[in-house]
Amino acid sequence: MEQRDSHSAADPRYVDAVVVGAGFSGLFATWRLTQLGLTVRAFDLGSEIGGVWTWNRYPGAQTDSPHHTYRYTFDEQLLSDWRYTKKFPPGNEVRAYLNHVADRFGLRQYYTLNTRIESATFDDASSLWEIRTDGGETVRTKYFVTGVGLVSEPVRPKYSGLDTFGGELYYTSNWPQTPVDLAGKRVALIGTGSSGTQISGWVADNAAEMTVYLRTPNYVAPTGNRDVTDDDQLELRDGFERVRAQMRAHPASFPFALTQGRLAVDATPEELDAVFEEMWNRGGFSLLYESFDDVSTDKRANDLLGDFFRRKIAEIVTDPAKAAVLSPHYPYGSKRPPTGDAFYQSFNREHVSLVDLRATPITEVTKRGIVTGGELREFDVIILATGFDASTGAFTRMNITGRDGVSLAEHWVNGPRTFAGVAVHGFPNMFMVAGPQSPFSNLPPGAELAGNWIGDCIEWMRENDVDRVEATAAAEGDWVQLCNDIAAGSFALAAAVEANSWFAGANIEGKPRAINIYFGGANAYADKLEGEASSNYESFEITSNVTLS
Ligand code: NA7
Repeated sequence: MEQRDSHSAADPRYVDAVVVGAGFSGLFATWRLTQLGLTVRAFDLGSEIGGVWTWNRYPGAQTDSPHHTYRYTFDEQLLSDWRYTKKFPPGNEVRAYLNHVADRFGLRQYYTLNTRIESATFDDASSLWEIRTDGGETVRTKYFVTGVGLVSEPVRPKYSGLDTFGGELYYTSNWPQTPVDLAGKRVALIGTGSSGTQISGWVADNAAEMTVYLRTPNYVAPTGNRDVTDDDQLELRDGFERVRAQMRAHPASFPFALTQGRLAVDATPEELDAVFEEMWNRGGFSLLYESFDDVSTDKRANDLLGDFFRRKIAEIVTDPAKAAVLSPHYPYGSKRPPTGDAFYQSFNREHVSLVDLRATPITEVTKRGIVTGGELREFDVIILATGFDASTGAFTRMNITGRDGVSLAEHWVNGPRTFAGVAVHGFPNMFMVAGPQSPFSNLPPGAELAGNWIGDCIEWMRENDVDRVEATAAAEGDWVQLCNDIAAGSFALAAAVEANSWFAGANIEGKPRAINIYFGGANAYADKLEGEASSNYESFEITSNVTLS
């Protein structure tokens, strides 16, 4: 039932939809829209299908989401066929999975890889988007769909002299495809978020010396990783409805029970220790979601968890001065917490040292190394694990211009403004999968949820001869307000700026400090999107019969 919108059938540059991104979001959107019979072109800057997993291929990269939830659920056979080896799968297996999906569902044919979107401009007269690529192509399309990832646009630190460094320089966010050899080398590792803590074990194991430069300490819980068993795999075939229901009900789309029926503030010191210890050993996000019901909602409970964590760090790291530098004092959850098994332990090794950038910031990088506090440390290798211009960065670099010539960067000059993370006022027929002000949750279920919602909306438009949908200013304003109100009501998010969290744009110098996530929960978000569809898109201005040029 391949069918082009009739008004544009004569234009060879026309396709019904353009999708940007070859990660979980873009790949699913491409599948969904081609299932509707739309003609689709999809683009990605990467050389492979895989989204961020194509770029972040550093040793130690792995998910923090368990194997049975870090996959698509739209096809029963795919769901139970694919087997990861680990509970928290390594990055190369996630990349292989996404490539498998592309092949299995014939999606590769729609993709043009190694291609950057230079601009996307809405033409009011024809109601079409004009997409230009760095390959010199221009594509005209009715539906412009982005799946560009939440944390995908790397941060390049602005150290004076960085370009003059004479040794090897690597970004975790753009790791080489050829092996990197650290044997006998002195290595600086800058950044201690998920990427820095994950790669640290490999660096410590392989380099002659590792110096970690730390700006803000993190709460790094153990992963609790283990092999996937036959029983785990069977659950994907025989027990998945329970998992699916739990993920749908959970605020972060994880299959955790919604309540543990216990509060930290009511627990005795012995009960606190026993529960926190059990969750520490269970690993992953269990401390946050499976310990006590009040750790995210009551500051006193969160402080108890913080105290436990700091005691753990002090137990593991034998040098009290290093343990103090590594200990966070902002609330757990103000900042995206990493997981990792080797990070704290590495600081007990003779050849590993730690520099506290809050006490002695980096003043310069020279040909030979890094200067802090007037002292030069010499290195053969610098690894930058310095993170991302999260949420908005991948959008603003695309030069998106909406109705009336307003750019998205202008529209977002004080922080992102969206309706439910899927649409923007002034940008008709532009749809975002996991856009700014979406929930921060396990991503694959979120990508399917938003991708399906977008597919349903486009299907409805086609059935009802609708040319344009555009989120109203009022609906967008309400959503922004809701995101802000939820964040303001949370003690943890109120500290997001102090913790340099990308949740608030606070990891980037000069970026507006604005909450760029909807923290009302993925479950409430799913309700919102479902309600919007069943109201026939009451938050949108609906236009039919645009006069076409
Ligand atoms: P993150 O979590 O943003 O971590 C980046 C790290 O780099 C973090 O420790 C930053 O310190 C540090 N950083 C950033 N800029 C600098 C400069 N200029 N100097 C020193 N240190 C710096 O990114 P990741 O790649 O680890 O993880 C990204 C996401 O992937 C993660 O949130 C998960 O969703 C998966 P800061 O904390 O800003 O003070």
